[in-house]
Amino acid sequence: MKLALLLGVIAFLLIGSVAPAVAGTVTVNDPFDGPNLDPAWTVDFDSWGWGGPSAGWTYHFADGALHVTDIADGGGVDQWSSVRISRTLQEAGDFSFALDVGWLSAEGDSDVKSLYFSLYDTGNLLARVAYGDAWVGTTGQYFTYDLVGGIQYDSGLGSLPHSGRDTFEIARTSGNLSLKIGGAEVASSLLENPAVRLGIEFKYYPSANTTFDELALYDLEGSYEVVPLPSAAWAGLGLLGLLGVVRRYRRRRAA
Ligand SMILES: [Ca+2]
Ligand SMILES: [Ca+2]
Repeated sequence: MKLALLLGVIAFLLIGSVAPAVAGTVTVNDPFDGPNLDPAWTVDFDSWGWGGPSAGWTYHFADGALHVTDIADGGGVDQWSSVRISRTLQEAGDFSFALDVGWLSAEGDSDVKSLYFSLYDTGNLLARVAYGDAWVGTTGQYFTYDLVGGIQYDSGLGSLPHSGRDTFEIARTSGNLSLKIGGAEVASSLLENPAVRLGIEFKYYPSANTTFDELALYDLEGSYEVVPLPSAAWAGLGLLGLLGVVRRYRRRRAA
């Protein structure tokens, strides 16, 4: 047997048998107690396809929470300015994440701002639990979104007080996605895409008659199961490697 072919066979056996199925539970916690933002978070000012970026944000840590007190206008005319903190997940199958959030609109109804708790796969927004105040003349509302069901839950325009605090939960068990607010399930769907990013987005609509007082994060707790690639998939990868070696070997002989 020629050396290249022999190496290919060895590679096939090795890759086929050593499936790096690092299955297990990964915890994702952040008490937001400061004094700095946990470096596990990536901060970006993109628009993610909606509204515009922002030019920066102002926040501080106090009383065991991250307080966002300003989101700078990104320069766009009449559009939302956005800030996102996010962290990558290894391909997550079952998971449970709970985010304790708060908001304050000290000036009254004029605040126009949003706080989203979101989960993404590589190309899609999979699920979102949100606080949103989109109008100058009213207070905010809750809503949820998921890739399968869309906006399944909306608490109604002006349904929330000027200040409040609640827990947003995004969980999945055996493909059954469950979205909860304050411990009560408000939406669910069958959603099996692996989740790869957890994001928290802050938005503000800057204009002459809007204000932004405060959005806060008190605590994030959660965990997820890493999705292992089936061992058959790894055996397949090994087989592809072997075929590649054989093809190269044949080409060399034909030349
Ligand atoms: Ca805290
Ligand atoms: Ca408002």
